[in-house]
Formats: sequence, C-alpha cells, structure tokens
Amino acid sequence: MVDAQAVDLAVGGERQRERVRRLERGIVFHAQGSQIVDVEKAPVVDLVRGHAPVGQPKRLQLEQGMQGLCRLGGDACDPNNDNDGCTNVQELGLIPTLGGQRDPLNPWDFFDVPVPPLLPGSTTGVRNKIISLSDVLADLAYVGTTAAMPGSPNANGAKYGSDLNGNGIADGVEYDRTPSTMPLQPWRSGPPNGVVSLSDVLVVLTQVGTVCM
Ligand SMILES: [Ca+2]
Ligand SMILES: [Ca+2]
Ligand SMILES: [Ca+2]
Ligand SMILES: [Ca+2]
Repeated sequence: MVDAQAVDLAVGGERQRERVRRLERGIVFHAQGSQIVDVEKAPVVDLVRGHAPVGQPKRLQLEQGMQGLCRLGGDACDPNNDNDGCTNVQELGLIPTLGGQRDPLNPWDFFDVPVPPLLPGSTTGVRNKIISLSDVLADLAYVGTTAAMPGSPNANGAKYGSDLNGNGIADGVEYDRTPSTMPLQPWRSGPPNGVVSLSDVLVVLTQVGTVCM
C-alpha cells in the first residue's frame, strides 16, 4: 500500500531541489512568477512588455535601453545629422523657408555662410542659421576663388584654400555650392564644385528668407 503523505513529501522535495538547482545555474523566477529568466542572457530592458528585471526601477531600465538604442545607430539620436544648421525635424518639414523640404543627410542644402565673410582682416564670421542678404554679400566676396588655385587670392583677398575660422573646412568650400537639380525645389542647393562664381551667389539668393532657429 502506498503512503499518500510520503508521495507528497517526495514530490515536494523534488520540486524544492529543482528550484535550488535553477538558482544555482543563475536562473531566477520572473517577478510575476509566470516565466523564468536566465540572468546571464537577460536584456537590459524588455522594451516591448516594459518588464524591468528584478531589483531595478522601470524608468532607469528604460533610460538605459534608450541609450543603447542611440549607440546602435552611431548618431541615431543626433537631432542634426548633417550639421548644416537645420534640425532633422526642420528639414523634414513642409515649409522651405523654415528649412523644410530638404534632406537631413545632405549637408549642402542649407546655404548659410560665415558672415562677415572670412577675409585676412576679418576671421570671426559665423553661420547664424538665417539666410539673408548678408549671406549673399558674403558669398559675393568669394567669387573668383577656386580649389584649383587654393592659395591664390581674389580681389578681396579671399582664398579658396584658407581656413581662417579654423574649423577644418577650406573656407572656399563654405561659400561654394551648386544649383539644385530639382526644378520644383530650387532651394535645395548641391555640393561644392571647386569654383565660387556668380552662379553660387544666385544659389544663395534662392534661399534668402530661410530661418532654422
Ligand atoms: Ca540638418
Ligand atoms: Ca540638410
Ligand atoms: Ca547667415
Ligand atoms: Ca573654414
């Protein structure tokens, strides 16, 4: 005859031993008791279900998870990926004069230039995220400079190859663009072509009145 109490004790003892073995292997029961979670493989945060691993507040876990996501994309959390002065959100907007209908990964489509123009006697010009007639006049000061003759000054003393503002970008490049290739979107200036001419000045004109503040 089988002793029912003895069977229960035996089964209960086996369950207890299994629980101890799991704990020893680094496995813990989920806080809600419905799952087991392997501690060594547990994600920093379960973003889908919002479950925080035992012992840490959900908010902290979420922040750590978001930081991880930012690192994943390199600069996925950079609000201005192409560093042209307009934020990604502004460039994806609908209004061109607010920086919209541009490419957040194209650094050439917002033609804001250092003002006053970078010249030997004036090296403090800055891009101010506003394209005005001042930018047109500053670009005019660079007409005649070329990448082919980077050390050759034009009549204003401007040289394509100087770096008077010390930002690691040849000054001529900062005043050099090409016209948009999209007829319906003339404000979308293109990359430098090595020559600053009146064509560049006209390109700035198409963007006068644009503000990315
Ligand atoms: Ca941008
Ligand atoms: Ca852009
Ligand atoms: Ca400007
Ligand atoms: Ca420069």
